[in-house]
Amino acid sequence: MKTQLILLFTIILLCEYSESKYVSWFPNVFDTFTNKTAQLTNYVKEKGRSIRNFYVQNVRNKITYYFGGNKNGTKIYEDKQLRIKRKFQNYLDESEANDNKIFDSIAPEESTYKCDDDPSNQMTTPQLLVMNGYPAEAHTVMTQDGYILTIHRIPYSKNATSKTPARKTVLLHHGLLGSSADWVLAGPKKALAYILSDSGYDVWLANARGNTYSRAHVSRNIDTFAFWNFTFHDISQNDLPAVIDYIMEIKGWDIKINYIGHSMGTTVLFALLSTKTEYNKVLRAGFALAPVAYMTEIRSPIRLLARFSNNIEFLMKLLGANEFLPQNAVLRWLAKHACEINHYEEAICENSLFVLCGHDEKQFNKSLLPIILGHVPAGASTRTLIHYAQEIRNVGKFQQFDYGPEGNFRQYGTADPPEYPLHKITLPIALLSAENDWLAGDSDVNSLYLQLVNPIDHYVVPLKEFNHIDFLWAIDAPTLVYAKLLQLLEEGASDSYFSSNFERVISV
Ligand SMILES: *[C@@H]1O[C@H](CO)[C@@H](O)[C@H](O)[C@H]1NC(C)=O
Ligand SMILES: *[C@@H]1O[C@H](CO)[C@@H](O)[C@H](O)[C@H]1NC(C)=O
Ligand SMILES: *[C@@H]1O[C@H](CO)[C@@H](O)[C@H](O)[C@H]1NC(C)=O
Ligand SMILES: *[C@@H]1O[C@H](CO)[C@@H](O)[C@H](O)[C@H]1NC(C)=O
Ligand SMILES: CC(=O)N[C@H]1CO[C@H](CO)[C@@H](O)[C@@H]1O
Repeated sequence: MKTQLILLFTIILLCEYSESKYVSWFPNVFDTFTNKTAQLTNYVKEKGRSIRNFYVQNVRNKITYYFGGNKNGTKIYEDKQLRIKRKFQNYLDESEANDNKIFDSIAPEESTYKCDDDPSNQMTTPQLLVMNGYPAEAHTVMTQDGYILTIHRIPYSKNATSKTPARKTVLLHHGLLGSSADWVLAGPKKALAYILSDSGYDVWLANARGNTYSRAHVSRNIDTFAFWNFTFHDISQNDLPAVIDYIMEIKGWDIKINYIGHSMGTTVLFALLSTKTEYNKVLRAGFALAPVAYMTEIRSPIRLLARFSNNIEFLMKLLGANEFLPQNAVLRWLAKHACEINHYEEAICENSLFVLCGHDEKQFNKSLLPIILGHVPAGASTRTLIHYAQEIRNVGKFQQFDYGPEGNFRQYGTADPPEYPLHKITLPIALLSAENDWLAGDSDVNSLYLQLVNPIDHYVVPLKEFNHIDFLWAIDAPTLVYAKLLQLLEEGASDSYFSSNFERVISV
């Protein structure tokens, strides 16, 4: 508890300090370039350095402040953190001297960019937003275990008269192998982030540890197992609270955040709400697209890994110990078994996201393929994949990582890993699922829905072929999913809907 308080305080400190730092350059970019021109391309290439410097300053200041921890004479964390500070400073100096590593990872420069390509294929999320005329911000958030996350934001509508952030707040969390880019790749009027912004929301886009924008840590090198030693559990316990607290610190503690997750973005929400139950009161409502908790009815080839999932060492050898490598032999093998390889599907079948989640030809907009392949997969740890494989093997159990009996005793003090107590989730939650989902099967979503103390709705997309990633990029996603989602979001606008619903359930 004490540690938590200190951490919370630290997060507050971090947030306060950063507030004045982030706004300066994005509006500038926004004003200068609002269309996709050769000039923008050059700008991106030339300004890579100044963007990088922005991150250098931002992160360095933040970390110095964090470890200095000197607020009104109160020194926090000092002794313990001094060592890490020194270590990190060395790392920082080294990175700067070599002109690479940590900050390139946060804001990758466009070094692999080819001039005849459409530049948007390689653009970062804020660059895409700016290119489409939307205001964009990037914020750096540090988790209590030292991961440095970069989250993105569209603070107000493109056509808003006032340039102050909207009060209505929504946090979007991507799925496995995804990033904030998932929510914008389909472009204005199509992609959910733009639609929400157009509807007057302050839109925040999370990036979990390990993905394109969150590949840095105060002391762990990205090339080490120590960095990649995490599963979705760690994202739920550390990344989500850090991001939510950060947003509230920026917007005020009375703000109520709507949470929209896709796939793993829903898993981490359920894991968070069932363990750190105070977040049930902090958020306003949860909207789960392609929800994944129980995994008994799995058509994804990930099920093929399930039977090995008690042999973690073997799987690590198979998949790569650290980052789940998108181009390995196993995946190619899975691809062969998952898709009927034909001409244009070749690219799809080599991409881990499509291999694991399936592909729906009718709803897939082929023109989006280059930009999707340019952004996906965005990085995930092998351990997260193994964790999911374990869920499949332990049919019907949504639980923490299984280290085997001995390891579990060391980690949890019990022979079996603890299950997530879903009945402790009191946040109003809506589930939006699809019949042809390889990862979130009907019966699993139904049993999840029955567990919810305060369900809002379970909406099944009225199209048989609709699948797991169609929630992001399907041609008809705006009409089939987002319209309903907006309606559910707005219905709660009075808040009385939620509170009365809540009371009803409590009184039962
Ligand atoms: C796009 O930007 C270029 C360079 O700033 C400018 O010359 C051109 O007029 C712009 N086009 C539109 C439609 O705004
Ligand atoms: C912004 O414009 C879109 C159409 O592009 C419209 O649907 C929306 O209502 C507008 N939002 C605001 C806040 O004016
Ligand atoms: C990996 O994480 C687990 C659980 O947090 C921990 O017990 C273990 O020591 C870590 N291993 C390494 C090498 O960091
Ligand atoms: C497919 O994507 C392209 C590129 O974003 C877009 O111009 C086009 O309108 C989309 N087609 C459909 C049917 O949504
Ligand atoms: C008592 C005191 O010195 N309070 C100061 C603590 O720091 C904040 C700024 O971080 C000042 O506004 C307070 O006056």
